[in-house]
Amino acid sequence: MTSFTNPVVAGMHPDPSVCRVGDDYFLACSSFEYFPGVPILHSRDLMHWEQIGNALDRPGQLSLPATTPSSGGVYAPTLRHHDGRFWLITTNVGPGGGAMIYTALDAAGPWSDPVRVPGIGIDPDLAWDQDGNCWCTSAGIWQVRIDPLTGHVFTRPRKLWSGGTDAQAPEAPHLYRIDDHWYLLIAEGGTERGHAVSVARGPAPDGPFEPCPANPILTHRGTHRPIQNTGHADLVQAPDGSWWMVLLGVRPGGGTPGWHVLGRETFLAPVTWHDGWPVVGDLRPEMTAPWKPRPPAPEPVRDDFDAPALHPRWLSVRSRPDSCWSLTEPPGHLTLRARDRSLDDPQVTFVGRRQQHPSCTVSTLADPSAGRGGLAVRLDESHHYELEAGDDGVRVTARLGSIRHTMPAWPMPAGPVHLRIDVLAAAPGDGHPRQEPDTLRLGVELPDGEFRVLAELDGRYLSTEVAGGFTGRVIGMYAADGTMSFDWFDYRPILTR
Ligand code: 6LW
Repeated sequence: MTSFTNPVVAGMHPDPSVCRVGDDYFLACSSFEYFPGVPILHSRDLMHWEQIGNALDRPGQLSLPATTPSSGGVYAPTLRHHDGRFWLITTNVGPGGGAMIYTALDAAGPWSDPVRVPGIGIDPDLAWDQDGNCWCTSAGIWQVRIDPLTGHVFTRPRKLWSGGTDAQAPEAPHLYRIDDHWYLLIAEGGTERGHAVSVARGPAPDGPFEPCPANPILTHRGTHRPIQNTGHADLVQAPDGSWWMVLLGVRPGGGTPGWHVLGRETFLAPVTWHDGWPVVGDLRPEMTAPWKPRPPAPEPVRDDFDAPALHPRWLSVRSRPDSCWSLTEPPGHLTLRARDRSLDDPQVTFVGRRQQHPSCTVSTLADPSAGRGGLAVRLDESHHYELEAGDDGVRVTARLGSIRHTMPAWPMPAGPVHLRIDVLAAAPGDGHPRQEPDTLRLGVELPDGEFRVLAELDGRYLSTEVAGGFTGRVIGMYAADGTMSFDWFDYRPILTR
């Protein structure tokens, strides 16, 4: 047996959808207002994952105008492999959005331009029956039969099921043909502390469906467990015949109800079958699986921007026009050109990565000689902390809803400045949620290595419970005015807390 740690994909990786092709697993997650959209991850053991691309990495595939709300944009995808190609269906919730289908021969891309499917809600799923009919099932739970190549809808929407408990929000449907049954797996209770997974089964893809007598088959309802909000699941069978479930959950800190700052993350749980129904095994931080680990190469701490393209882990807010960034001016630097004035704006020039660890140190060498900008921890336009370098030095700004506080600039000599943010989580409770929110120390690292802390801020205010919405923290570089050049960016997990 191999030990592994949940979440298997840390940081903002919600609404996971998984498929297997031979010995390779592929995963897709929501991405909301971030561009590129829909991260695609690969694994050879379900326990260790590596991002290999983003499905929506061209403006023609994904339009996120400035009016796209925070946590709007690209909601839950479904990723499947059928007829020799990958299929992705998702919903862009915002101006000009709707349900779209994309295909690819290689999960790493390139993915096709979208095929629109009219009249479909969020959380669309694709499933094919033995006659080649394609069934599109979405939140509600509603279903139509479609042509996935053209988006043509053959049938009127039909209500399939309203869920297995008295919970609200039946959503996140996935349809599977397993042995002699069709199984309909859904989430219900909403994606917060009441989240749950339920299942029903029937003789055909369009039912009728009988609910599992043991529904919900998974829930961590309450605030006493280290993993909460569990729901929005997808099933996959391993080559050895065992069954597994990926699902979203959160790891709140700060007592009850707690604050989660990493967003909804992807977790893995075992599934067994009894009397033709799936039974979900224990979902804990420390787990075991019956395979040898096949981890990808570890992620380097430093990105020194000397590759010909940005790694797919880098995210921008709503768009990343070529005019706003460069890796060659000068070579080996990420140069950002400002569009809007600050992180309060919906199209700030920003390049960041998901915070994936409760504690970490993030730093960058920024050159403000031709502009103003720096290093930020972002939840959305109204919730962010940042170190901003300019011609008058370095200043800390905290934006929390209607409150915006900027501290006096700390004078710095001209030239590149080493900006650093330490994110320090409270010590975890033994098997219980952490009891205190985290602390963010923002400052500059001086040439002699001293970390001069300019501000120490409470992390609970950069949490999803405070900001609302569906995302988690993204930490990165931005330009608020003129041009900012970044020589490197370090993301160093602190694994002792
Ligand atoms: C997702 C749906 C949900 O589409 O939140 O609360 C949406 N449940 O399943 C965004 O994750």
